[in-house]
Amino acid sequence: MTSTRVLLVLLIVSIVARAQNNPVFKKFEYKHSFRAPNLAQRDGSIPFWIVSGDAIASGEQLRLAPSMRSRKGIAWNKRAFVESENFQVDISLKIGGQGRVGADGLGIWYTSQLGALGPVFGANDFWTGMGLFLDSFDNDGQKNNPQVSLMLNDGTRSYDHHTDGSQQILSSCQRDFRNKPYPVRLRIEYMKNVLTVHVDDGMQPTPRYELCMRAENIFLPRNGYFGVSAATGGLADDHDILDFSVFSLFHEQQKPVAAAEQIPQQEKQKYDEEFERQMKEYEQERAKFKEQHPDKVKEDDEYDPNKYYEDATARELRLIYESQNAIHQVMQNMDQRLAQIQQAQISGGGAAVPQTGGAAPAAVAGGASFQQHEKNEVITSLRDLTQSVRDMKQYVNEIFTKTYNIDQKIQQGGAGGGVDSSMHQKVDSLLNELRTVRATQVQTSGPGASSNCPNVSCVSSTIFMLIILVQSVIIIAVVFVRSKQDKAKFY
Ligand SMILES: [Ca+2]
Ligand SMILES: [Ca+2]
Repeated sequence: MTSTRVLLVLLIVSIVARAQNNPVFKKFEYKHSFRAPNLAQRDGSIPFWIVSGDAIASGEQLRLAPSMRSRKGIAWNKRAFVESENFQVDISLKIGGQGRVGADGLGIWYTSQLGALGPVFGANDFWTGMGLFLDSFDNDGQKNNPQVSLMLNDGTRSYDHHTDGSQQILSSCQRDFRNKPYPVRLRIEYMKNVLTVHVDDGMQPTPRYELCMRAENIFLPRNGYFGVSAATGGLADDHDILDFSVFSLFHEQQKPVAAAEQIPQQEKQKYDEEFERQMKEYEQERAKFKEQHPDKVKEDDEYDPNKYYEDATARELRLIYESQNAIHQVMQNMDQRLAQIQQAQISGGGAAVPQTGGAAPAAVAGGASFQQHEKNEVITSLRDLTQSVRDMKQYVNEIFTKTYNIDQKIQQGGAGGGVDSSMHQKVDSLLNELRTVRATQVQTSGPGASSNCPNVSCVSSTIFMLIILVQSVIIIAVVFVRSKQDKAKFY
């Protein structure tokens, strides 16, 4: 009995001693973080971060990839994390879409170098450091997605999407993070070469963390860069980050002051002075501006949620605009392809003339003298073209649906407060245009139709784009004016 008591006392004493030896200091690092509601500046940039690809930052969120097919976006912290060897990152995110299944997922990174756009959840392969993946889509059919998985890389390995990296990941846990009522929170902690990841279920406003993984003997690069990325595939979710908060952690031996001293004193002073100078200049400019334009400043200072929120209509319009851009791109590609094919035919025909003595018609002779690889090229081009037309058809269908939805919405809204009839006419005519384009497309992509259409531009791409663009601009203008009027009514 006495021996057990002594053991128990010893155990308690040792725990207390250990706790006293390892107190953790925690410091918020704003230069590595971003948070709603002032996540981005008005120009869509995030201070100290690079935003690239399809990522769009607003005040409320960083949308890394929208719910459209084959999109990818990244954001990387421009400043290396030099403040400490240990860190904690608290992330708040929303991933979701209309489908029962989503794709591809989202990556959270800590790498030795700045990341770039690439195939691993939107970011580059062969990275050095840590990649934590929120992998939505079950590529290997093991019924273990959505999952949170951790992969370390020394710059030599390529992530294997087909197996969800099952042979490469260090650890993982299966969590459904899609379509949750509240943002899903993640807490990553790296302390004394132990990495832990806690995940919250997103079912209530305050986080309820559960341990997802704990890995020991982890050696992450020193002075690395934090990053986030996301990608969509054939299926598409919205991938939004609302909060990315980095804290540097210190145990007692390394106080936070020690980190500040890592920057040479002279350099630090220089930076501080420069900062002071710029702040003074800014304040002076601001004061001057206030004096000259008192009304504008007043407007500027007022908090207007509309600046930060994107309502459903604005979103639809943005999506339409993006789809139109995509169509434009597809059309440009088609144009190039056609030019290539035409050139191939002409050059093939030209070369054939001397061989056949010029007796046979050039086109037939050209066909006869086609080299095998040229034939293959043309066939591939035609295949690509067919694919492009198919894609375009789908895009047009998407636009049609979206325009239809807007029209419905406007009609519903119109029941409440008078909407001007010109708006209806505009949307109606846009719908009609789209119907025509859709019908023409069915004809052109149908069997045998390609022969009686001299070339694909029988839907003249420029005119088509012009019509859609002009109409969209009108709609946007009308919606804008209307929303202003509505506001005026409210206040
Ligand atoms: Ca996957
Ligand atoms: Ca899987």
